[in-house]
Amino acid sequence: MDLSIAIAREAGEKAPIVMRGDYFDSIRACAEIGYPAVELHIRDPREFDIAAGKKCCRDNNIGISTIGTGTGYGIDGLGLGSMDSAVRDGAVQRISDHVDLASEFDAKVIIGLMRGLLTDNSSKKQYELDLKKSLERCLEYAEAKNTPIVMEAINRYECDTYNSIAECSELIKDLGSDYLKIHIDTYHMNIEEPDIRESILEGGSMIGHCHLADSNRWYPGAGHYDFSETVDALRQIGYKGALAMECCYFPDQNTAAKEAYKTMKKVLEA
Ligand code: LER
Ligand code: MN
Repeated sequence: MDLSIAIAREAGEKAPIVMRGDYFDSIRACAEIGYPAVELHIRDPREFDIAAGKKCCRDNNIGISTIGTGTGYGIDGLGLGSMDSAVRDGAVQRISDHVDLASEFDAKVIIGLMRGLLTDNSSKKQYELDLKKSLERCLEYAEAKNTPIVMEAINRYECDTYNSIAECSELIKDLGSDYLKIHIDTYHMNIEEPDIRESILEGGSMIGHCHLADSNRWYPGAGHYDFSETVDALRQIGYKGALAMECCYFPDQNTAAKEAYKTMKKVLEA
């Protein structure tokens, strides 16, 4: 279980992205704090300079754990469950581009808001059918590129589908691909899961990625979330993925990144 931290070139004031600005400056700053990996949030992955990224990672002894894809929906409106087949095609293509980038760094690709909302389709049933067909296409590409995709359980106030670990588990069992895993997030679990420890244990080997934010979505240590319980449950299931800080950048990004690292190091070493 290695720590990681969300970085993006730019993000909204309240978006849970810690480090903002030039990617390579952020990678260097995070490596200096001690992070072994970053989570790269990027709108169009074809714009990322792979050779320069590899050099920067090598020079700073840091990796890329995961690729965050949400702006593909937030800005470009690309939803995998849309009723419009051209939008679905665009979303599958965008995820495939993310898979291409991820495969260069041994990273995983996140599907969060890129699944779209129920309101993007004519009915819940049709949304589910269209989403599954899109996911099958993404997974076929992910398998060929040996790159896992993780489906995030997002709380009901931000997304109207797959809010809990149990709902993601059902979808994954249905699709039957080893390349699709559940992505948990402490902020969402704190809202959706009746018993966080039990839910993680039930997710078991299907869990493939984890975001960390405190109860108020500030850095771990700024609220009252029980990170020891989550880490303990993840250890019990033999989780080997990343623990990526995806939290607000308050009071400022360097303080948030350092405090998050300090808190989680203590939890991991206890
Ligand atoms: C993305 O990882 C997430 O957690 C959502 O809340 C979308 O911002
Ligand atoms: Mn998240």
